Amino acid sequence: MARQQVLVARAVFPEVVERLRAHFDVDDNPQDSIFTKAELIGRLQGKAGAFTTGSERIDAEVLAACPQLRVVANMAVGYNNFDIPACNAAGVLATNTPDVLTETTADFGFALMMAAARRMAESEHFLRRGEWNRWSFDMFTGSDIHGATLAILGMGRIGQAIARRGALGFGMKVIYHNRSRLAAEQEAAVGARWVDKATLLAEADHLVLVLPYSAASHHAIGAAELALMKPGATLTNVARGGIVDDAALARALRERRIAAAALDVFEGEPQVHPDLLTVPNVVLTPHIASATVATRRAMADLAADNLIAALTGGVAPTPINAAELATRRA
Ligand code: 8YV
Repeated sequence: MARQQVLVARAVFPEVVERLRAHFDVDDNPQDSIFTKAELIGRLQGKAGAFTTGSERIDAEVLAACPQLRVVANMAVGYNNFDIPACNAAGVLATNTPDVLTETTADFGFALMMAAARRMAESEHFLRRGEWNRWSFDMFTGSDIHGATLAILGMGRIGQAIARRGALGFGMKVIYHNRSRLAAEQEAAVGARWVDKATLLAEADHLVLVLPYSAASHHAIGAAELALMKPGATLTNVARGGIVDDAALARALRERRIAAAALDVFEGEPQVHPDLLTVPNVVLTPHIASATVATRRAMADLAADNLIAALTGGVAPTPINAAELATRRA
């Protein structure tokens, strides 16, 4: 029987590509070019599976043009690049990589929050410009982390891991807002209390965004929400671009309506809103919250595990829409 074909859409660890080659004919992309939609459709012809990242959009048009496709395995926990209803309609299994990046991403979110609160990037730029010529009592004074109110919007695995760091490690008061409230014992385990969104914004000393991106969360933080925050507050986003209205945030930062922000994700990335590049009180990083060697390898291995299991008669370990597909088949 002919071997099944799969596409590895972006460059990834060679060892992981080799694992896939043990099972499939693999078309990979070691040059790491970003495919246009037409190129993606072209490369997917005859492929039963695709190993994707956030840069490949799998939508109804791609699915209609690639009828052999059965599995799309995203090397990411977020999957807003997948149109899940379209995958369901096409009978395509979609998978993601939860859990393996939770602690790494929480570490980075916490680090960014601290960098914003303590003005690390802004003060480093000042030093590099050669402007540091004396000590002064109020030079780069920021705000404390310990004992402050940590406000988390979204309370999935990563939100809970950030809450634990704040409550247990730094003695922070932790509040959160999420559509679904945690069970009382989960709230106790992470030391967090549910509040409505307006209260979250008003009470936050440090607001951290960790909610998935969808039409419902588009610009969840815009001018109106920023106006509810304290002038000394910080905002950190390690979730997705598009959750924050970047132009409104840049204005609020420039006018010091909030003290500082730290962003790992941007609407339209890798483009960054030009206004964010010129305000001093924002820390900017290029979508690297999950980027440790060990975690990226674990993510790649889990995406490969999903692809191999799903195409060789096994059970994919971390499916997104397996239940929905099973219901449709029944
Ligand atoms: C990925 C991420 O690096 O997992 C996610 O949702 O945002 C990052 O960890 C990125 O999406 C590339 O696939």
